[in-house]
Amino acid sequence: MEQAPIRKIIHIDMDAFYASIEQRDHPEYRGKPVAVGRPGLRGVVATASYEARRFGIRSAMPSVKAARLCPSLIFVPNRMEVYKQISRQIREIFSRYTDLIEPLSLDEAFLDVTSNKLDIPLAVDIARLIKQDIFNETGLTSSAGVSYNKFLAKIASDYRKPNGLCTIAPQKAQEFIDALPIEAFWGVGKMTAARMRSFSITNGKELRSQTKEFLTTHFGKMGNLYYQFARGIDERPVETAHVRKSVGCEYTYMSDLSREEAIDNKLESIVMELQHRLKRSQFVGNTITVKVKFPDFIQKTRSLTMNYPLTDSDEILSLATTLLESIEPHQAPLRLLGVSISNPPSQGSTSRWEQLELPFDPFPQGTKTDRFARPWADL
Ligand code: DCP
Ligand code: MG
Repeated sequence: MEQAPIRKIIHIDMDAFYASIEQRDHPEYRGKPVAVGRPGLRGVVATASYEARRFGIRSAMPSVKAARLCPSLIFVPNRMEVYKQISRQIREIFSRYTDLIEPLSLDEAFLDVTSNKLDIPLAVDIARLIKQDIFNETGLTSSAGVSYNKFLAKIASDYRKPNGLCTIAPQKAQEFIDALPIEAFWGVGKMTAARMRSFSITNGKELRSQTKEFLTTHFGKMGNLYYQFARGIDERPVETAHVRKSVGCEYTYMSDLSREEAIDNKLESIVMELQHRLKRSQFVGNTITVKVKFPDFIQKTRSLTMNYPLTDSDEILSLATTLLESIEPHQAPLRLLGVSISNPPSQGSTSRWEQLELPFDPFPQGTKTDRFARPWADL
């Protein structure tokens, strides 16, 4: 079997996102402990500046507790519209390098730069350029992680925060993973971490020493993923949020529909609406699917795939009619009727796979959990 080529994945995460924006826009807050959120009994900290984090202040902490930890803490109201605008700005910067962008939140995204728009061979160079662009254009710092899969890229971006750039090269991955505290593994929240610890699994090495059977017995499907992550394997693709896989139109009818009525009256208006949606989203696909639901909620679909995109309304209607006629039982009324188009014609592979050329990046001992404890002077 042919070996899959090594991917080049970048994870970018803005530093203390909301708080840094407030410090940028209010110079008097710079260098000071700032929390974004309302003060008082019902307030919660959305995020805190790194100065505030030195007092132990964290996201989701009640404001009262935060104020107790740091009496000089400055509470700043949330300006979501501004944060969203900057989020759009950084996504536009990402899109200069690749279209394979998977945003995780306003301030965080995965990028697959295996094949990139500027033909830059080193992923770490792209990460550096992106950080520079972000800084030049927004005045904000970010941290980037570079590796050959999502799990490791995300850990890498967290590793040297703030304003960090960390590469986990394939040949160093195992050593890195072995040293990770169990909480750093994707999918391990507080509850799972506590369970892991009850089995004396506290780090990556101890996780790797478990059998797949043990992990799936105790952690279900996730166990399989943990087994793979412990070995540096994570094949999840970078998934662009807005890549459409299909466009459809369906209706649930107030009173159940006979087959004749569906074919004679309803199908055409569904296809017209579908055609409208296809045009609006500029989507084309080779497969048509008709879906029905019977009054007992049993659902059936029938599909047909052509070797060309289905764009003509008459053809879509005629195929939809044929497909609908083929769904049994004929005498049963319908409560839902829908038509969709999927399976966009392949663009042809334009990606150019190359060997991953990540420069060796020696990293210091330590773990992500102590990142907030780093002295301010490190920044
Ligand atoms: N956020 C929030 N509530 C939370 C966590 C986060 O409202 N419980 C918001 C505020 C953050 C933003 O999301 O600024 C991004 O979240 P991050 O986890 O990336 O945290 P920061 O960007 O603030 O800090 P870091 O430097 O650790 O990435
Ligand atoms: Mg962030």
